[in-house]
Amino acid sequence: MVKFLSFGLMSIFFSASIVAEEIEDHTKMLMDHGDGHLMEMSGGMVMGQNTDKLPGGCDSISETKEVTVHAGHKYAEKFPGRMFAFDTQEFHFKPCTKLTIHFVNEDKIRHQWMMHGLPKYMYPKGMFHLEVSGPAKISGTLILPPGDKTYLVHCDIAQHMEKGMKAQLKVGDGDGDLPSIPGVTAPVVPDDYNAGLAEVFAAAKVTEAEIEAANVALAVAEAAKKAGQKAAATQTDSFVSGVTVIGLAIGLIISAVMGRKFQGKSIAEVTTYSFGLLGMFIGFIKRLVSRLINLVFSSKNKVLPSK
Ligand SMILES: [Cu+2]
Repeated sequence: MVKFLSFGLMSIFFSASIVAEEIEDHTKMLMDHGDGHLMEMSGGMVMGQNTDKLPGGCDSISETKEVTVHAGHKYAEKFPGRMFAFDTQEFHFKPCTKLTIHFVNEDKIRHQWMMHGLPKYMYPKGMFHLEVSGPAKISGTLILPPGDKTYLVHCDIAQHMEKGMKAQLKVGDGDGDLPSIPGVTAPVVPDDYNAGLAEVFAAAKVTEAEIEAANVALAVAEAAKKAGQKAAATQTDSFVSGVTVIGLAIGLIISAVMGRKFQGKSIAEVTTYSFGLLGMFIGFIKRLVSRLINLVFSSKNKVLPSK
């Protein structure tokens, strides 16, 4: 009985230690580099920190507010097609509010809280910016400007905004809504989840035979590429070079498309068409060569400045 009890306790202890995600507060590790720029050694940072300077038009601080914003993949789960999100998509504050943001990044990657459009005389590049590699927390303070304005807040790590990490912060009544805020405003380019692959191919007028041919071509190219890599490892000038493989794949795909184009056409028609293409190709090469010659001769005619 004692054995069972201790086993139970041990399993609870270990599962708890696995489930609990440790969120470290990096704010206390920040070093002040001046001009509101604070950094810590693992790359966490605050830019545009302003705890005491009043923006023009603010006679005093109207309110002191603190918000905690969570960022992470799990907050995007309720938005179809999105990958990252903040836990809140819209914020409202009075003009001249002294605002402290506690930014909690729950992912094991880097995220930012980046606010744009602030007065540039006060905030470098008009930005207030918190950034930290997670899971970690970082806090920063700014004083919001006067007037009604909507500010963009996003994560600027490549594709994170496009994948959902975007919000708007309205000071006063704001001045409108920004597009593509998950759950708040309509996306600029809506994703279509209704069409299956068959519909997409039908719209593109691609037949199943062509898809099959392209797949076979790809498989051949992949196999040849692998063989080529193996050969290249042992001998430097392999017969199956990367260019050969790409040429083979393109050739197979083009022949599949051409096959359809020439369906029901006579040999004479096909020949005429092919010669037309060949003519265009030769014309293109001729123009390219003449341009190259011009380039070489014109550079020779350049007069060097005399010493
Ligand atoms: Cu991010």
